Amino acid sequence: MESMNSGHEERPQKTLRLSAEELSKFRLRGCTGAYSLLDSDDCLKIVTEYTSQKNVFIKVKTSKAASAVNSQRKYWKKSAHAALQRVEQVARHPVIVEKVKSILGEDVLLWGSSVIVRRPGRIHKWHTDREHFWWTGVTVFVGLVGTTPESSLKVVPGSHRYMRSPTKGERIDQDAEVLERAKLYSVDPTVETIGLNEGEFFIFDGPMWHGSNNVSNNTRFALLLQYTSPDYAIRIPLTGDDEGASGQELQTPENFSPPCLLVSGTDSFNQNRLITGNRCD
Ligand SMILES: O=C(O)CCC(=O)C(=O)O
Ligand SMILES: [Fe+2]
Repeated sequence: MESMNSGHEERPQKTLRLSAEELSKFRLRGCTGAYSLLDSDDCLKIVTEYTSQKNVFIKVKTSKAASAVNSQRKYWKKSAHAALQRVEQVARHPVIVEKVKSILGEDVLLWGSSVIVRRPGRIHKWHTDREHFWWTGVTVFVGLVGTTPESSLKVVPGSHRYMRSPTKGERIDQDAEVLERAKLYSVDPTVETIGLNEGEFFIFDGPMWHGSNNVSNNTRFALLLQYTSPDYAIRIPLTGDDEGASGQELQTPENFSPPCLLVSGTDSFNQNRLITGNRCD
């Protein structure tokens, strides 16, 4: 295991990059991994930090709510890196960042992060994260407490290249249904459950179709880290989950810049709110 405390600065960074083979597999399939990162103590500490502060994260559904976020010292729901020190630490971890750089290039912005809680029996419908109607990027899924192949994420390999949502506004829970939809865009699509365990991560292309069904007996926690390039202007969607599937109806609050972390390189575009040192100014 790559412990968070393992003095990673001394490691030659080059070896942390994706190999040419991994990169071409990522381009073709839309995902790569699993890679080891955290030990179970690290995972537990992140979950504990999140649990003690989870009330500061709110779903921003109106412009008014967005303007209240900063004044009330709250955070929009994908701001775990701004509120939780351990999340910022993982988001900046070279084992992750160097791999993300292999895909996105030297300049890398973390625009969103969230701790996801899935109770036994909980289905997370098939979807594409709707921010990817606005910009491309990659998502790093880090398995925390309770992550096993029975509770992990499912993907449709290759679906990042469809550049379409799996739904047309309706809810799709079943694998058979999502496969029917995928057949519109590719021959013989498959659903794959990523065989992830606690402390491991995998990387997927942002527009990839994904969902989950926790068929284990335990609550599963995971950390989602979402990265892009600083040349995109980050905004947050006000719309509900299935709205904006065509990319046209998405609404965003005015005068609200989500807190982002520059985890590598430089930002010469100056169009996003960068935070440093785990503070939301
Ligand atoms: O962890 C999961 O079950 C899915 C989370 C997810 O895809 C999301 O929050 O967008
Ligand atoms: Fe998602």
